[in-house]
Amino acid sequence: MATNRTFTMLKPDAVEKGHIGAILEKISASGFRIVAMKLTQMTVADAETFYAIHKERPFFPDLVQYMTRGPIVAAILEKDNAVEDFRTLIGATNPEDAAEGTIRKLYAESISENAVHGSDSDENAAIEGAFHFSGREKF
Ligand code: IDP
Ligand code: MG
Repeated sequence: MATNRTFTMLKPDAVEKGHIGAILEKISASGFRIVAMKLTQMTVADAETFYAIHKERPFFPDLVQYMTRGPIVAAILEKDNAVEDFRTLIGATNPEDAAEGTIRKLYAESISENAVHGSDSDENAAIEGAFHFSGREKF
């Protein structure tokens, strides 16, 4: 079932570099409404669960270390066609391949430290949003 919501994380590298404000400004200017948002830090168990689909990949240990090393901003965003439009706004996984003006082109360092997460399907958007937020935290 199609929904109009997606889930994002501003990853530890983006937070460390002080890019929270600039990235949120870009998200708002692109027409997304913030449904839920918080500064939080994932535990190793959280990251292993969140990224379980990648657990056989060679970069998995580094991914878990990266995603747990400092705070993130987790958010649920609402817009028509949210999942696809947000993936377009963030750009390709590897910032070298990301289109001009995308969040990853502007703020990401590398394929591993790429500043921002965006859900890849409506189903995963719902799972990922529920992983980070209770019903009372969604507006
Ligand atoms: P996505 O974030 O664009 O959906 P995925 O393939 O789902 O990309 O990978 C999840 C995260 O794992 C990426 O955002 C990145 O942080 C990391 N990652 C993906 N591929 C690689 C790689 O080849 N080397 C190192 N890290 C990677
Ligand atoms: Mg993905």
